[in-house]
This record gives sequence, structure tokens and C-alpha cells, in this order.
Amino acid sequence: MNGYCLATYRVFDDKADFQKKAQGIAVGLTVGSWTELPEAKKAEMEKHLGKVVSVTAHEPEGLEPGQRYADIQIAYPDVNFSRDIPALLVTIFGKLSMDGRVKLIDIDVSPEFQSAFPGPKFGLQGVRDLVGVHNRPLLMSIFKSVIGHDLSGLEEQFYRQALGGVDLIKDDEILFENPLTPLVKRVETCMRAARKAKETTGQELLYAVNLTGPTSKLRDNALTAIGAGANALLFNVLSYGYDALHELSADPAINVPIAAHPAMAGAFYQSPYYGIAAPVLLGKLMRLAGADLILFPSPYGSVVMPKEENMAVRDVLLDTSSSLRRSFPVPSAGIHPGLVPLILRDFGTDVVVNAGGGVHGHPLGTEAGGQAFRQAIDATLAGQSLGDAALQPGHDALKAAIEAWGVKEA
Ligand code: 1AE
Repeated sequence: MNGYCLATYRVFDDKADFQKKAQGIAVGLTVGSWTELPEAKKAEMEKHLGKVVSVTAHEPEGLEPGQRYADIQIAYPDVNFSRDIPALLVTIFGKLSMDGRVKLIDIDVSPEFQSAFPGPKFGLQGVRDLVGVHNRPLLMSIFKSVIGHDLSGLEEQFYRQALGGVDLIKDDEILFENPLTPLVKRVETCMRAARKAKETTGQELLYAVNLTGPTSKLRDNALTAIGAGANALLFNVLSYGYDALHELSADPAINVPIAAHPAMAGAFYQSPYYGIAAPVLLGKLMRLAGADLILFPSPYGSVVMPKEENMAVRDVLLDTSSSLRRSFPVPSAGIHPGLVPLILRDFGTDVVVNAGGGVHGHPLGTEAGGQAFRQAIDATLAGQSLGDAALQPGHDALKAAIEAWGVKEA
């Protein structure tokens, strides 16, 4: 519908008249009241009135109490809100998010609304270009054991990760500005380690430093990090809000990719009855706000997102029908080399394999951790089982990883 943003809700209610409920939402979140308005006023307010697009009830015979629901789609006139994500979210799911068992399960913004958002500055292709890798999934490693470590500890950790053949290294999301590893010194130290590792590996590497601090200082801190040599940023989007990400990603001076961390996402998407569905929360809104890489739990690791939901997030990030650049999916948490066949089966090659413990916890050390992942990726792309690949000469790293963590073959 031209000039309207669409929101779809799943509303659970054992008794409600869902048509009436839908009308209540459409009117309540737009003009406030309708039937009581005089005819002349109605004509004037018509362009501001939300419209019920569809109501699909799920109420088969013998339904358990608490399971009766309807999917309700409402169209909201663009003219009611400014072209920013806070205004959109407050309109479509502000007060409503607190009004009973209702979950926002989809959003379709109008082309006019979307035109205010450039989306990811680099996107999947741009990130591939920066690291010079086009024919395989990328590999990212996460700094672990960072709190309480000084710069020399961090440098050694960075160097070991880089030697293992990873394409990206990201800060742990819980590393903030601190006296032991302050931002500028941290970036300088890590980028020095990256250059040193490149002498051996010949490989380009992105370091996503954690962009933190009060909202009013984010831009300055990003520019300071970039000035010190940072070639990527990590950002805890949900604790700041999508608009903070949008401001950063749309800023021409912030000319490095931004990786969105999903910290706090579980508070929004996990309940079937409340919150915002993962494909909207970690998919559509993150891409719209400009995240180049998006981390989210996988269906196989230590923090698990149901498979169907996970594939829906993937589909949103890789959807080529959008005019926005694609965002790189980064299924994460508890990933080890034995999961690589599953990740590649479900995501194909346009994925970033990402691990912290699965790199640093490798029995032969951090460097072998990266190597084991690269060997697992190469073997899977070649159609070889990890068990067979591990027996090949030079594959001790993969062999040790499989002995430690096992394999889940696709
Ligand atoms: C879903 C985010 C995962 C993350 O940020 C993280 O640090 C994972 O660490 P590992 O791979 O589970 O050790």
C-alpha cells in the first residue's frame, strides 16, 4: 500500500472478537477515536486513520486454553510519523506492546519511509571486498578473556587469532572503555598485531573494536577509533536503539563496516506471546538501520534460536528484492569446527562463521583454533566429511578440534 507502513501482530486472546480488536488497534494507534467524530471531521482525519488489512484467526476445535490467536495486519499512514525508526516503533508498537498478549511479527515499511535509510554502507559484498575473500564463508574470531588483561596480553591474543587465518576479529561485547586497554591504545596495539600477522599469512583482516560510551559521544569515539586505525566497529545496537546505529551508519565520516551485536535481543524475541519477532528485531530493523554484519544465535550452538526463526532472519538479511545492500549473517554462540557442515548447509557460503571459545579453547591453542575452522570450511566446501579431512596430513588442528567437540554432519 503506497504511503503506508504495514505491521503484523500475533494477538493471543481466548475470547476476543479479533475484528473488533483489529479496528481498536488501527484507530487507537492513529486518530484515537473514529465513530464519535462528526462526518466533517471524519473526512479531515481519513488520511491519518490506520486501516485493517487482514485478520486471520487460528481457532481450531479443541484448542487448549491460551492458544487461540489471530494474525492482524494494520496499515499505518506515513503521514503520521517522521521518517525515523523510533517514530515508526512508537506508532506501531508503543502502547500496544504493553496491552495484553501481543507480539509484533512483521513489518513492511513503505518505499517512501525506506528512502530515508541508506542501509548498510558496505554490506556483504563490501565486507568481502575489504578482506579480499569472495569464494568462501568468512571466519571471525572473538576476543575472549579481555577484562583485566593489559595491552600486551591483548596483543598476543590478537596475534595468535590472526595467525590462525581468521578474516575478522571482534572485541567481546563486554569490553568497555577501561584503564588497562583504552580505545586508542587498544586499536593501535591490535592493528599492529594485524600487520605483523599479515607478514606471515598475507591475509587482510578487519578488527571490529567495541564502540561504547554515552550516546552523545558515540560519533566522536567512532572517529577516534577510526583515526587510530580501526577498520571496523562492533556496536551493541539494542542497548542504544536503532536510531543510534542509523546515525552512525549514515555518517559519511564513519567509513568502516559496522557489526551489530545482539546483546539483549532475547528480552524482545524469545516469548511466543510478547515482544518483537527475531526476523524483525535482528533482521529487517538492523538492515534498515545500516548494520553490515549482524550477529545472532544459531540453531546449533550454546545459545539456541529455533531453526525456522533462524532461517527467517537469514532470509531477511540476504533478500535481494530489497534495494538495501545485504547484511552478512553471523550465526554465533558456542560455535566449534564440528558445526561448520551444518552452518554451510543452512547458510551457504554467504555467512560469517564466528567463534570465541571454539577458537581460544582449542586443545592445541588459539592459532590452531583458527586453522581448524579454516580446514573445516575448506573440507565442507570440497564435499568432504570432517572425519575424512581430519585424517589428511597437515590437518592436526581439525583432528584435535573434532576429538574435543565432535562433529554434527549435515
Ligand atoms: C550471539 C553472540 C555471541 C557472542 O557474542 C559471543 O561472544 C560468543 O562467544 P562463544 O563463541 O560462544 O565463545
